Amino acid sequence: MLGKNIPVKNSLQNGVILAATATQLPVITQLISKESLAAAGTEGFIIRSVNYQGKKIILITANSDIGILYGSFHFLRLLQTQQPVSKLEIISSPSLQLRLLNHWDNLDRYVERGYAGMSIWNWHTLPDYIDLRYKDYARANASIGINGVSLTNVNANAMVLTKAYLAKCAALANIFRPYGIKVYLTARFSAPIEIGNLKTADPLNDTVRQWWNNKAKEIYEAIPDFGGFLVKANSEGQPGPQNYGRDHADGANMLADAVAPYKGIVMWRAFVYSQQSTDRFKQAYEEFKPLDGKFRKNVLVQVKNGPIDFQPREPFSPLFGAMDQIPLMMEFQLTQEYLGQGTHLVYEAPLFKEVLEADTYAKGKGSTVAKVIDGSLYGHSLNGMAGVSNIGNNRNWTGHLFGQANWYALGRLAWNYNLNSEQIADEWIRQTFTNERSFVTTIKKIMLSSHETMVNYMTPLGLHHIMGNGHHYGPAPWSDNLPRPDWNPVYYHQADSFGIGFDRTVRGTNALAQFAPEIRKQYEDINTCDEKYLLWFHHVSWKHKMKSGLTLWEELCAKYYKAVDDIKAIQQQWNSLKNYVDAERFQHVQQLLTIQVKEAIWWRNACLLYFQTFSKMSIPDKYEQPDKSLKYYKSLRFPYAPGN
Ligand code: GCW
Repeated sequence: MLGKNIPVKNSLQNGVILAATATQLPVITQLISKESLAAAGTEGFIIRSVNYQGKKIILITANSDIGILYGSFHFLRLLQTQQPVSKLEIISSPSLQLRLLNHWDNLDRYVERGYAGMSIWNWHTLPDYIDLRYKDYARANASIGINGVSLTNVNANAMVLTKAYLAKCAALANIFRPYGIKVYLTARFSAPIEIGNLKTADPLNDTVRQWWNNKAKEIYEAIPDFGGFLVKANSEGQPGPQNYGRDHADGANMLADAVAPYKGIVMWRAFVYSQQSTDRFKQAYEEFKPLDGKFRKNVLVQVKNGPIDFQPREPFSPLFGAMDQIPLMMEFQLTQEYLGQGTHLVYEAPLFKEVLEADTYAKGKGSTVAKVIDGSLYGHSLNGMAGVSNIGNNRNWTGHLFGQANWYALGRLAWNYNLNSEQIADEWIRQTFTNERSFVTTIKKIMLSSHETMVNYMTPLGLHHIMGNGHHYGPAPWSDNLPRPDWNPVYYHQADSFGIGFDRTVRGTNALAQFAPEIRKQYEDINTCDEKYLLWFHHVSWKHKMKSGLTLWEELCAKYYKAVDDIKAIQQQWNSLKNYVDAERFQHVQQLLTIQVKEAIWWRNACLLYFQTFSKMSIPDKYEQPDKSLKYYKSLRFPYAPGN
């Protein structure tokens, strides 16, 4: 790549790849049309085979330095994945403007829901000691188009906003800047009290507002390109505007006003659930929908992909398509809190795509979630997508090697949500392991089936939220001892002697009314409801005839048993690849798959034995019967399971 001071001609004589902006090399305007350059936008790039000075060269150009960097990484990707590069005609620009990682990293380096070691941010030695990993991290992110990082947990600690910590954040920002990555911080709503000695954090109080204005000024002095704030408020014990009788818009707008002079933004999370509602599913919509139109222009509402909480499978959140005045940002979870945590191989791109491609029907057919979040459906220019990071200080970054694929997929989809899961897996496998065809084909098969397999050994047919309390590790569908009913698994599956599932139709909580009529109609009718969402929306008789001809109970058994067979098949496929992978990575994945198979059997047996106490039906003889009792599964305790 050309730096500003490198003599262009010399570089050209030495090689066939030229990377420069038109400002650096004016002749580019003769080689590339104005329209093409315009199409690349501010962050995009063009890679084209052109004839220049009698030579056939590959030109990587862009309108900005960062575009050149992204173009260069893309070119490397082509080389590494063995794509033909003789005739290139690529113009690429990102689908989304904000392509972010949200770290849930605490200042003591403990990572909430983290399964890859401690936080990579060593706050104690910052700002003076710069771990080389910070740079590796920035480079890895830039190579997949990530352009922003929220450094700290949304369950926020106000201390990160103090002078000493801002200096640490500034040191990280300095490292990230050349890679096009901005720093964002989580703002604890009560910070004016905790670190500002004020008596209140009321967003309509002038002193509080002034405190935030001053704080923003101080932050921008330390980090001139600071991105803005990410906020979790009035959720799970976090303070927020409701503590003062104000609403989410009042809170978000106060912070938005503070960062607006510096072009900062506020990402206000919609992950809330109040005590009042009849159904946890409905709570985010109930709190946020009435506030549409009340937020400042530099606010986005960040919505988790589903209405509950990153479950193995969720229908898309009904907020997508319900709010048209404010840009909604997507929040996916890379760290696998409910997806087998650190030990299960689960490739998440199919989950992400399922959500992005879902049709909200908000403005008629074709109003996909992707079009909601890219702003095109309602004409918003601010847009974005965030992934809750799965990165820690583990040597391979993500704990499970295949966790890297989820980090990769988030970046690639935020750049271009039209890529499909298979393409992304293909790229990742070739760059991570080898281009050897049979290896690539087998691993791709493993990755592409892994999400569905996991859904089926944990929560088939629309079951959800039946995991252990607190640490969320393993099955505990029987659990009913938490103070809030909607924290307990029994609330979600509603199993009884008649059947199982949560009735969200008009006869039940009517949560379906939050969707467009087209969706509602489809899900409302037990016969047209996609069976993968059946128990999300219906309380279904154990004897209900499924599309397969089996009864619901038989189908439940069939799903759990097949999923265990499928994960065993994945294990065998991996074992067949020993000669293609170095011993270290081979054994790493092999051992984890052993755990995954064991845990899939645990999920299956525990859930079926428990649900059987309601269905009173037997697990068909053709299946290997559980070798342990329900009592045994119920007795298991994991006080030190990670990530809580
Ligand atoms: O999924 C739940 C997690 C919490 C998390 C919360 C959130 C950061 O169990 O650990 O808190 O979601 O998204 O705010």
